[in-house]
Amino acid sequence: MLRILRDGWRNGDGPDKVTGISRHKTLLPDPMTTPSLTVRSLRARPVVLKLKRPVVARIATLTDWPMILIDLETEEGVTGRAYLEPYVVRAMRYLVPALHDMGEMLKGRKLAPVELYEAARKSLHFVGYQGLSTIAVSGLDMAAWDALAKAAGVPLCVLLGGTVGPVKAYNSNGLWLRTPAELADEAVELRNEGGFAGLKLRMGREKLRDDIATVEAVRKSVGDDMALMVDFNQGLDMSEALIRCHTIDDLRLAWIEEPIVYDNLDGFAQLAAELKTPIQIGENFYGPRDLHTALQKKACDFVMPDFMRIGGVTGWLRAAAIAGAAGIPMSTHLYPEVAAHVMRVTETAHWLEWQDWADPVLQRPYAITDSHLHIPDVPGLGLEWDESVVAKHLFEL
Ligand code: SMN
Ligand code: MG
Repeated sequence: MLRILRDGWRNGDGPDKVTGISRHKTLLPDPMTTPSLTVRSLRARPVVLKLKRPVVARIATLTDWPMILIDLETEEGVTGRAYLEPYVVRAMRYLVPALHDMGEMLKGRKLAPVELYEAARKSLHFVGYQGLSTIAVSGLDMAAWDALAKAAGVPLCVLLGGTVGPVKAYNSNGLWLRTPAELADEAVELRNEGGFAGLKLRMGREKLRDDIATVEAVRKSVGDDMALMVDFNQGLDMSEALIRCHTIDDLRLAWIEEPIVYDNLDGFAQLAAELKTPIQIGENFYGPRDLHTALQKKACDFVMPDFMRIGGVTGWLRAAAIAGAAGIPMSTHLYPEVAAHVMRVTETAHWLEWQDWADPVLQRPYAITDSHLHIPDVPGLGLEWDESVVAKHLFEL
């Protein structure tokens, strides 16, 4: 461990308020000391933000964006921070108490993320591993890894064996189901938000020809070199998917995402076998085993797990090992800050999904330039809440 643990906190020298560590101390490795943080408490605060560009997808329209801000406190004064984005505001009524229960249960335990992950998961085994259980465990896990990296005095990607560096990203902030003319303009705005080389469009308008017109309008406005991903948000049934996906198969799309409902793996396997365009799925994998099952069934060409469903950092690392061994390109879903760190150590790292919806509550959002997200060279994930914004957007459970 690092000498700060022994010399800093134990002699009463408190941690820095912002980073949570004693930065002025020399960070020298000390093989004689075992890392030791102890879980003290977990605080989960629900907030609701307004989306700048509302989500208008085939299956839902969202104008509000719920977030649960997690502070995992340790006896040593280090605080691990992470957030969850559960889409549905009222889902926070169940998730926040689940997170608080987990904090109570784990109080006094050593902060070892993998062990906490296993303990938290097993505590809900009888309830079932999928759904809200995994989402709560994932939030805890991301905060635990942040705390550990902070205590080590290094960015998370460094703790995981990588280096700080840029991560290739596409912009997913918009291009919802609006008209071709509107989206042609919005695509230019989105490209200019960070010199993007990739943009994701949502598909599934009533008429297939309107989806095609949108792709054509966007391509005309941002040029041929832009990678264009399309996402049906599970909106088609198999009969529509067969017709629509074959019709758009020659549009030189980077991938076709979730044309059908997420758990129809046989349907995905048929589409993946028939189409030239890669099929992308994964934001609805609950834990690494779902990814394994999808690959065994040849249900997709690419995978893109979401951090609140795959099991946070621990779940991601396990899933990345499976995708890596199978040679399947792996992209991220939401949570761009955590995503940036793990992509630095992901064997088949493909595209990071960038969206800035959490930025309003962050003191220092990550920088994006030339289609790459930049990891700040600070301990952990570098997530600090802007408390004045949080106070204005707190949600009453
Ligand atoms: C998505 C993300 C966030 C809200 C709704 C839909 C989408 C994606 O599936 O892949 O970005
Ligand atoms: Mg999607």
